[in-house]
Amino acid sequence: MEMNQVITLSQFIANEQLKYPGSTGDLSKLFRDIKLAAKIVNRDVRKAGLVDILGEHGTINVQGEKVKKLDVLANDIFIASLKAGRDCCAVLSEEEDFFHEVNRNAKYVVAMDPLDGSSNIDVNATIGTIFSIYKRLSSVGSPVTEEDCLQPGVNQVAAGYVIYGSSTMLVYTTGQGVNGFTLDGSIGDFCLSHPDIRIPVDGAIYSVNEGNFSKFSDGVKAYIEYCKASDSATGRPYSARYIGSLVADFHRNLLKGGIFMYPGTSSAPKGKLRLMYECNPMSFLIEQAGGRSVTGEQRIMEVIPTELHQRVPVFMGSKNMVEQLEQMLNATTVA
Ligand code: AHM
Ligand code: MG
Repeated sequence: MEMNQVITLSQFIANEQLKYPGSTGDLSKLFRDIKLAAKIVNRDVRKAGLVDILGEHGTINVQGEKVKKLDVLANDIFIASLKAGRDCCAVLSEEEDFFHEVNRNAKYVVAMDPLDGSSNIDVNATIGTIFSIYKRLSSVGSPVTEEDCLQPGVNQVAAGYVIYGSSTMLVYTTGQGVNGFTLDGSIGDFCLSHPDIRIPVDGAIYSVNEGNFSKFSDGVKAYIEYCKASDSATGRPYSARYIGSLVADFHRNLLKGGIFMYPGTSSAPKGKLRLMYECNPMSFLIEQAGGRSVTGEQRIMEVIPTELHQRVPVFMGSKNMVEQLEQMLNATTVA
């Protein structure tokens, strides 16, 4: 890239599309709508600290409007943008019990967590939006079915996230690698800043809510002990880093190398994170960046979903770290 040459997200997507002569451009339009919603959510996230001044959730703010919680607001913003763009047939959102039919004449289903890690808003920590895109299975024009929204991760056409951190970035894949774009507020556009992101094969960071340690399986406990043990040959002990905001923890490990874990526990055997709009999109991204993502028993993207809001245990990150963990899980299962 020449100095001063900026490539915006829209330009990048349009260039990518040229590689597929038969493509209709519908996916590019869907990205346009996601990008617009991300910019609006970004604006609202950036003034979240003012919510006490403007009014709490459920109260009436100074403009006389009812104030919504930011995650509810983000959900409304994304759905409104996807509705206006007309290229999305249905949205499955963490914020709604059932999927939301948007336009039955469109072919793409969007599964999303409009504002993940929202408990971090109060403490001004990084949060994010996660999205996953599928082609519907039923025919265009017919009512959208639950099966359209319950496809395995291997069927994803695209996936990505927006991270509202010290800067705002949109990172996505369409199965041709992973690219990251940083929002330049002065021009109001996402610009290519992290081309072809690859996760290091080895990492030195482990990310897990270790407060749950006593409830983890013996295999997971053994792996965490391994991360903490001293061994100069493998660079251990590793560093523990856990924000408690998936997008933030994931983004750091993607760039630096590491493993993110949300295992099942004795009280919640399937863990906490949701398959359709948290684990699958992040797994598509990590695999496209050269990493690995598993439940402990199988590849996350091969899990056949049975419920819209299904949870799965997840271990994802640098390939060698995840494989080391899998070996230790197998060893304790066999023993
Ligand atoms: P949310 O969808 O209710 O925001 O919860 C998901 C978040 C993830 O961002 C994060 O990885 C996880 O919950 C942290 O959970 P815990 O506090 O149990 O460690
Ligand atoms: Mg979430």
